[in-house]
Amino acid sequence: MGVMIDGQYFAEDPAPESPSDGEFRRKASSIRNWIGEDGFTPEAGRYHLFVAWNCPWAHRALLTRAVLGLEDAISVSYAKPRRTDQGWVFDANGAFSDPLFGVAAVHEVYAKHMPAYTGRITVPVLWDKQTGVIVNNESAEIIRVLNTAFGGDLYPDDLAKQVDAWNELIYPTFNNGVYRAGFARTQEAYDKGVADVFATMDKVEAHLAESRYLCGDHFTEADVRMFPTLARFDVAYHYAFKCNLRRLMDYPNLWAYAREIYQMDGVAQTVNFDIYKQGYFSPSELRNPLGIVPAGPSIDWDVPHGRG
Ligand SMILES: N[C@@H](CCC(=O)N[C@@H](CS)C(=O)NCC(=O)O)C(=O)O
Repeated sequence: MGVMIDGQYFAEDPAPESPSDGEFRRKASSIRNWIGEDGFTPEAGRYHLFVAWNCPWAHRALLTRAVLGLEDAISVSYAKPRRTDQGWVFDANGAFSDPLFGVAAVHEVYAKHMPAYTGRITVPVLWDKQTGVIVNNESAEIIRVLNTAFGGDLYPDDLAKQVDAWNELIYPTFNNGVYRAGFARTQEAYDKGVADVFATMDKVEAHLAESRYLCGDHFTEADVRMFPTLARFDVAYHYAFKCNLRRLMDYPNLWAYAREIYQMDGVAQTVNFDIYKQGYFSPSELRNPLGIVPAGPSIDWDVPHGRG
């Protein structure tokens, strides 16, 4: 995991906590401001996102931007799908360049925020062009911040408890569950991760037999948090992370629900399956030493979802 210590970037944390149980634990993000507070007012054109297409946490932010129709209000820099010893990096030109600063790596954005920054270097990053600082680097908060600041309806008061309950289940067992399976360093840790992933898929499959979205007929933040993991499931997690008890396509309700979201206005533009494969099949000593990217699977996300 990339970190910066007093402004110096390290691709691997020089003093990692090493859990003895082989389980993967994601560390907390550290910059947690809100638009609407501390002088960060909601304004079109003021904020910018640094993301990577393949990162599911960044995908939450892209998805929220799309469903709220904020594509013109919030600009984006897309890092290259494969990390280097500089972490997430950009090309000088083209689709993977940074139109805001022309930086070569995401860690340079953190250094612009604070030259002596100490902490993890992750995407997504929500940047304020006006004051020249990072507003927030925690995706769960970025999506809530965008929804609140820009008049979204993804977290309505009357559904807040239900959304919270889904989020509490989905994050550890599904969004991060696939990583707990894929990054496990012991059989036992993998077994736990993979069991959680499929228990949650089974549960959501049954729920969607009676409910259009996770919280009834209202598309909420819980659905935003479900989708990035579904979009990566068959092309990446099934094979690269050994989540292979079943495919998303084997769950009729979940697969139709995923296609319904994919077919919503603007959502397909936030998805890039080829890039997911390049990212998840990057060279990795533990998982894919030669970095060979598989050809399949071929899946048609445009098949009508048939959900009313
Ligand atoms: N809690 C963070 C996690 C973000 C995160 O872990 N992003 C990954 C990419 S999928 C990252 O940037 N990792 C870089 C690293 O750990 O070096 C969030 O949801 O915003």
